[in-house]
Amino acid sequence: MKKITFFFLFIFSMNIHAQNVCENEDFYTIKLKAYFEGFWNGSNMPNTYIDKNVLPFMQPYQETIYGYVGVETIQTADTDNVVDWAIVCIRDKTQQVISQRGLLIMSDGRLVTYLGDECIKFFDVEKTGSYFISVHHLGHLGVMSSIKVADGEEFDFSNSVEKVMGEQQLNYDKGKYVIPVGDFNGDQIINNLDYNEWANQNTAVNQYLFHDADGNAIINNLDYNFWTKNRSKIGYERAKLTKKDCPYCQDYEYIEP
Ligand SMILES: [Ca+2]
Ligand SMILES: [Ca+2]
Repeated sequence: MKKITFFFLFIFSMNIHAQNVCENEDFYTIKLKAYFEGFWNGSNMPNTYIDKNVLPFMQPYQETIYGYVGVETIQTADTDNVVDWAIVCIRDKTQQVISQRGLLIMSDGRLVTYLGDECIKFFDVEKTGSYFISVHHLGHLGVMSSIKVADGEEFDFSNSVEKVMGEQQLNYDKGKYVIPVGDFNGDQIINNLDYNEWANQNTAVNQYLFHDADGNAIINNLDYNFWTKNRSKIGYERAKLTKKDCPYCQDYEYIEP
């Protein structure tokens, strides 16, 4: 009996340890992982934008449908495994956006800060709260966590279709649940408007464009094929994110305090 009790205590403590991966005395801090369908090749997400020297140093969503005004800028010389920029939102119990940050997508699926930190601090939410988390990349649909995430925890969007809100919000591809690509205008519906984005400029080379579905800095039929694959797919309604969805976030600049 003593052995059994010890066993369960051991498992219980392992679970706690596995969940609380980030510690910070002052701020709500979490760790995130997600794979994006267009970039995922079955083993990693290549950092082609860095290789081709086209990745914006500052997060690129200011003038997009998202209207995200953060000023996150790559400052470290080590950008080897950086794939692209994403936005992460902290949402309250009604799924209202209450905080946003620009993050870097890494080849291994980690979402890290512009300083390269995988423990992401949010300076403007209650540390003791638990929140829904949504991840957004222009070109892919947005996804929202199906559960609330507490301070210190890690949340991996890629290991189960149950991790996100809504029906069929992740595609399964080569061992990962990946965020579907093809929403080139960011309105959470993959339809002809996204095709038009592609059709208006479908022969670009060495450019950073939001309809570059596979992230190789070339616009061609391969990007169209991704759009065709996911055509008519509709994202989770509340994953829509525009500037008006975060009235408290508009003028917040995410400089480390
Ligand atoms: Ca769309
Ligand atoms: Ca491409």
